Amino acid sequence: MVTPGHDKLDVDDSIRELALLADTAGADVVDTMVPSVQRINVATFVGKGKVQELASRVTSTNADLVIFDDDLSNVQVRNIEREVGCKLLDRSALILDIFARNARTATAKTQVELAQLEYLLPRLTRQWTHLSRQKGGIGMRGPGETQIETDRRLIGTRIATLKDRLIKIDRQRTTQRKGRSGFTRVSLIGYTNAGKSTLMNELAGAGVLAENRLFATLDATTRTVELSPGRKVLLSDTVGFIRKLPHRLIESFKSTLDEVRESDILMHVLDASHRGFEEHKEVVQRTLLELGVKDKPTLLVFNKIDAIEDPADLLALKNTYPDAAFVSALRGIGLMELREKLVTTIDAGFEEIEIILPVADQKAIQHIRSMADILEEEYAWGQVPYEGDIVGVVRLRYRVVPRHAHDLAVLTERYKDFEILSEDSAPV
Ligand SMILES: Nc1nc2c(ncn2[C@@H]2O[C@H](COP(=O)(O)OP(=O)(O)OP(=O)(O)O)[C@@H](O)[C@H]2O)c(=O)[nH]1
Ligand SMILES: [Mg+2]
Repeated sequence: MVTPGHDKLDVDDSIRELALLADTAGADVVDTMVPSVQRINVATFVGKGKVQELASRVTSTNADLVIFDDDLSNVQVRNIEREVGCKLLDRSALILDIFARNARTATAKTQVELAQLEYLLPRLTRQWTHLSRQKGGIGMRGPGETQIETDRRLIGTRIATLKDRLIKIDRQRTTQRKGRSGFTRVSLIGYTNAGKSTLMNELAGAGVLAENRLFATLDATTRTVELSPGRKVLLSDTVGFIRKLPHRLIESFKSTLDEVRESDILMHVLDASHRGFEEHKEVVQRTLLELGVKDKPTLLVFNKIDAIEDPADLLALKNTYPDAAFVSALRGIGLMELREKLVTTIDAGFEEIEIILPVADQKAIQHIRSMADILEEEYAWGQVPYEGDIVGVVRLRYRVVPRHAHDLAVLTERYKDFEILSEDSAPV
């Protein structure tokens, strides 16, 4: 739909993407209409003439489903459906349907069902009974037929149950994350189909499902990756973004997206062979802001460079983004350099701290070890400030992500007056 204030090219991309979404959901696209809309019609979104044209195209192509790229109101859906005589979905409903099809883990299933029910709840009017008569088909999956026949109250109860379940999942995941808090955490983020899972498999040998379809990944997978000898990080692959991602979907995917929120470094994967990659990049950045993720050190990874036809395009891209990594996850090109750039990005985000503390405080030493990379470790004699007792001390120089520097600042403060004794005053 070309609406005022929207670029025709952007619209073409959006429509092409909608066709891909439809295809992912199992529909065959038989016809496309891109009407120019000057003013949005409250009753039918597009004007009367357009609805009639749509109706005749539906008849001539024998279509049994119409998909709108824009989100429609309940009333609009009902009115257009009545005119064209077949089922109608908007973009959000289609995306929800794909999520429902692709959800494999219990967490993803719970999150999708919640998003679907929240989408349906305000639409639970007469349309509901109308839809429940046509069983199966796109947009009908997920909550299941039993729910579709229940009333608003039951759906409300179900929503509460799902939210409860998600809170429990959340708690579990927080505990899991605490258990591995010492590692630097890196998240792969990016537009759907950019190649995040392929890259994850390449870097971690993870065996994550990677497919040429949208939203193949719906839950977070985490693996350790050794970037260089002795340098391990935790790498997470997670759900991809898309333009006009329904807000309630983002909301209900909180547990999965917490992985992104709490990581130290982001790797933003882009499909460099897609002509719309700049827009994809903006969509991803906007979605991150919506998630409350900002100012995280980010490494841009241009993927699929094998599919760029003109080498001059690649060169230009490299000039524009000198700090980015350029790879082909599929062909294993540029991965060495990617690892190096990732190390540089991580290092730039680290703080280096030095502390002298008594050897007797093993608890504190263990605490530092669990959170930081120890760079230097030296044992000596030291003096307890003000008391003058001579004790064994250890000087540690460590590197830590800002997230943990804060935790460890308490120790630095507690032992700030400890000193190493000079050679001559040390006991023999
Ligand atoms: N030509 C080419 N294709 C690639 C490359 N990397 C990934 N692909 C293909 O791109 C498609 C999507 O890859 P995925 O790894 O599933 O993408 P994703 O970002 O995880 O996608 P979602 O999980 O759906 O958000 C697959 O068909 C991959 O084979 C690459 O470097 N070059
Ligand atoms: Mg994936």
